[in-house]
Order: sequence, then structure tokens, then C-alpha cells
Amino acid sequence: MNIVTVATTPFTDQKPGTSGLRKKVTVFQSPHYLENFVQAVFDTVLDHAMAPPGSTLALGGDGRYYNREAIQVILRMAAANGMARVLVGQGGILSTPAASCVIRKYKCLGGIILSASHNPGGPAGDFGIKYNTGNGGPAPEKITDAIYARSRELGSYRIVEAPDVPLDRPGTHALGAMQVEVIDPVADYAELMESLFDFGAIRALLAGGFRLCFDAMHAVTGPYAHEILERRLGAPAGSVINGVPLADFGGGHPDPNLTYADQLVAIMYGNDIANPAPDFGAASDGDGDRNMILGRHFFVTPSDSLAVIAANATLAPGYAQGIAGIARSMPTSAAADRVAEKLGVPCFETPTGWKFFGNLMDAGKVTLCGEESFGTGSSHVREKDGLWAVLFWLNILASRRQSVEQVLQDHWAVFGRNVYSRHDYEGLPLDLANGIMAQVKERYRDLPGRRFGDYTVKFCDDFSYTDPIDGSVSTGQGLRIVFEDGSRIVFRLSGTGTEGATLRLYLEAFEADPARQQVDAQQSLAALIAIADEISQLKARSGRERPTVIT
Ligand code: VG1
Ligand code: CO
Repeated sequence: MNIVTVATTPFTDQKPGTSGLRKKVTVFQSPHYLENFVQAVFDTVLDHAMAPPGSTLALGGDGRYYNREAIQVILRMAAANGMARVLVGQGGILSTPAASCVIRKYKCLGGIILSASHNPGGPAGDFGIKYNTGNGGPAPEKITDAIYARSRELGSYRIVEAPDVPLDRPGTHALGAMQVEVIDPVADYAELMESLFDFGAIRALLAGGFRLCFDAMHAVTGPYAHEILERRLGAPAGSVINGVPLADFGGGHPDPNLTYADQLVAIMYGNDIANPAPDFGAASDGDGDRNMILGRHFFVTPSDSLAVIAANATLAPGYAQGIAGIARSMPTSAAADRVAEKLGVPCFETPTGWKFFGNLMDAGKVTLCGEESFGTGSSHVREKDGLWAVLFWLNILASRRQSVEQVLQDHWAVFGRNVYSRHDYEGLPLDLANGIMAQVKERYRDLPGRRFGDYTVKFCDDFSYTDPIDGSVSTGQGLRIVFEDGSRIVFRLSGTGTEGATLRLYLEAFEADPARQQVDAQQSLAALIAIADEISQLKARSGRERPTVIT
């Protein structure tokens, strides 16, 4: 088979963000764009050489528009770069956590995951690509920086000339000297889930009339949820909605939050006496790594979800021995810290993005990790894992025999409540967003010690992190304003968007008084919201009356 070396010129914008390289589909479709980035990945991880003999790569994506075309290109380039074998999900599909599972189980050199996660898809939507290392986790900054550097000097890429590999049925195919194994994308993952959770107890819960609704949002988790929730656990057919993956997610925004998962929210907050809302609701995102947990008429913030899972971890067989520690991203609330303290295990605070958890999990320092952005996971893989979180919750509910709301009330009664919310201002002009961040930083000089009503500023900083395992330092990870009582305001610019800038405002206040724990979060946080606006002048400067999304 013919290996061709194609001359190319570098693109200057192939810097991976919070989670891989994300651009408009049209950008990825422009000549050489995808190929350049893939060659930069191979050059970096293979150190500009060919793959070592016997190397296996895992490959799959969330099925969004351009997934199939990109898979074929990557297969041809993998063959040309000396890969011995590629494990590719049937139809080119692998959820992000399933890809992580496959990389680990089959001891792959690494994996390439095609996804722009929660970003919309379709011809006018977004596409994304990221590299995961042999531990199954997203490449750390050291590697993504090297990929970016390589992309800026690239003069050519290697690809074989060959027809498309048939991907719609499991089987093995030769592509030059490389073997392509088309694998069932669900089987390995489902088996791993059965090893962690008490499927018998969950089956009994569901058989007893407990009703659930899982919204796959026409994204990748449809087949996983049908197999695990309906087939293996016996939830009635129809418990999984929007379960057919579509290349454009049915025109929706596959982000499991109260705004975009509106169909599920309507079901869970329904008031029809003849047809009461289900006991449990959940949704997942484009690539299956995020989760939203709902009870009947009740929303669980992702920060609380992490804390509840930690506090109840030993109820699940896979965690019966207890947890080694917890890690959370900086903007995530400190609810998990309180649980860690009670359990006597360490809690780490990392920058935003799952890639910062990998070293801690590899070193055995933490078992559970979480982000406020609907991400929860554990060391069973090295990605956040949407269905895993859903199963953990079902396991907890099956053991405790309480409603979701009761579980939270009990939790807050013991640990207090970290009232939390995130306000996103999407699609701001880049200069404007940078200007607002600069303005906040400028205020740093006179903020410490200043009083705003009941709140006095204790300190403010630009969060930076030194990885306790490899000593690498990440700076500029979010502007924190922390008050004497531990309440916080954080400003941060998103690193996953493809249009303008998204400014995220994170708000957290601690409420120890059970009588006031029931108050709506936006009400409890009203004073902090006003302080954030006073400091940043966000509303006046952006001309926006309210955030695009509140979670
Ligand atoms: C967002 C979230 C972050 C998450 C990242 C990837 O990043 O805030 O917590 O790790 O998305 O999630 P940013 O930079 O836009 O705030 V996923 O499910 O899109 O891979
Ligand atoms: Co995702």
C-alpha cells in the first residue's frame, strides 16, 4: 500500500483548549486542517518517529457530523505513521468514558477521541479532536503544548492511499500493514459498570415501581443507556428518551443542564396527577462524560452530587473499601471538601479540565473527581463519566430507599449546604471579555479587607496550580475573590467555545442553618451576585441584562 507524504503549511490556531482542539466543522473541513493536527499529535506522541512495533491506538467519537469522514482520515494516517493496530468503535462511535475504558483495558498506546462534547453539531456546528494517553486520560498540558508547538512547524503529513474501511459491523480489516479492529462500543464499558455497582439492587428498585427517565439528548449515550438501563437493569422501554444518536443532535444543544435539557426538566417538574413525574431523572452530553441528576421536582447541583457520592461511596460494591481521596476543580464548590474532612481523606483543588486529575488518580491519591460543570468520575477510567454517575446515584437510592430530595436534605443536615450557582455569559466579543477580566484584576489592589454588606474580602488571586506529582505549574486558571466566611466569587473565561468568548461567573456561599438551606440558590446568592457585578461592571460593560445560562 502506498504511503504518501503530503506537503502542507502550518495553521497557527491549533492550540488545544480545556479539552482538545475545538473548531467549527467548516474549519476542520478546510484542506489539510484535520490532517495537520493529527500529524502533530503523532509526531509528538511518537517523538517524530514511527510508532513502536505492536502499538495499538483506540479511536472513536461522539457520532457528530464529520465523525465518519474524520475517522477514515485518521485510520489512513495511523497506518502511515506505523501504528500496528487500531481499535475503532463500530460506526466510529465511542463515548469519551468508553474510549478511556478501551485504552486501559487493551493497554493501548493512547487514543484519539472525536468530540466537541456539549457544543452543538451539524454542518454549521462544532467538531473536536483530542488525544488521550496510555492511562486513558486526556493528555496533560505538557503534551498538548508540544502538540501545539509541533503544529506550528509542520511541513508535511503522512497518509496511505486506500479505500474506506467498513466500520458498520464488528470485524477485522487490514489497512496496509495495520490491523483495524471494529469493536462493539458498548460491551467493554457495560461490563466495567457491572463490576462496580450492585445491579441486583438496582434491578430490584426498578422492579418495585421506581421510575426513571434518562435523556440521551440524541447524543452518544443512547446505545449505552438502552443496553445498561433498559436491557441489563430492566427499566421499562421508553425510560431512555432521545436515545437515537443523530449527527446534529436533533438540532439541540447536547449539554445536560436546566436550560438545554428542557424536555427532561419539563418531565421531572411535571404536575400531572394522573401521570406523576418519575422518581429520578438524568441526562448526559454529546460525548457521554457529563451528567445531570434530578429528583422529582428537584435539581442536584453537580458539586453536591460529588459530595453525596463521596459520602455514600461505600454503598457501591466497587467502592466498598472506601475512597483514597477526592479532587475537584477550583470553581467547584467545597461541599466535597467537607465530606473528605469527615472521612479523613485528602481533597485536592485543581484547575478546570479533567486532564488535571490524571496524575492524582495514577498515583492512587484520589478515587473520586468532580467538576461543577456536570462532570463526575472516578479512577475506574481517566475521564469523567456520565452513566457511571447515574448508576452510582441509582445504587445509592437502591440502598437508602429514599428520594433524591431526601438524600440531599439528610446530606445538608450533616455537612451544611454550599449554596452554589454558575452564570454563563456566552458569545461575548473577545476584547470585551478580556477587558472585563482585566478590570477585575485591576480591582485587586484595593479589594482585600474591603467590606460589601455582610461580606469582607479576605484575599483575591489568579488561581495557579502546582501538580503535586510531577511539579508542573499551570497559571492563569481563574480570578478568585474569597471572603472572610469562605464565600467565593470566581471569574473565568471558557476554553471550549468556538465563537467569541464565554465568561463564567461562579458563586458560592456556605449555609449551616437548616432552616435557610431550603431557600432558592439564586435568592441565597443575590448579595454575592450584586457584589460580582459591582466589581466587574459585567452588566454595564456587556450590555447583557442576564446570563445566557444559569446552572
Ligand atoms: C468546560 C467546563 C470544564 C470541563 C470542560 C470539558 O470548560 O467548564 O469543567 O472540563 O468544559 O467538558 P470551559 O473551559 O468551557 O469552562 V466536556 O464535557 O465539554 O469535554
Ligand atoms: Co463532554
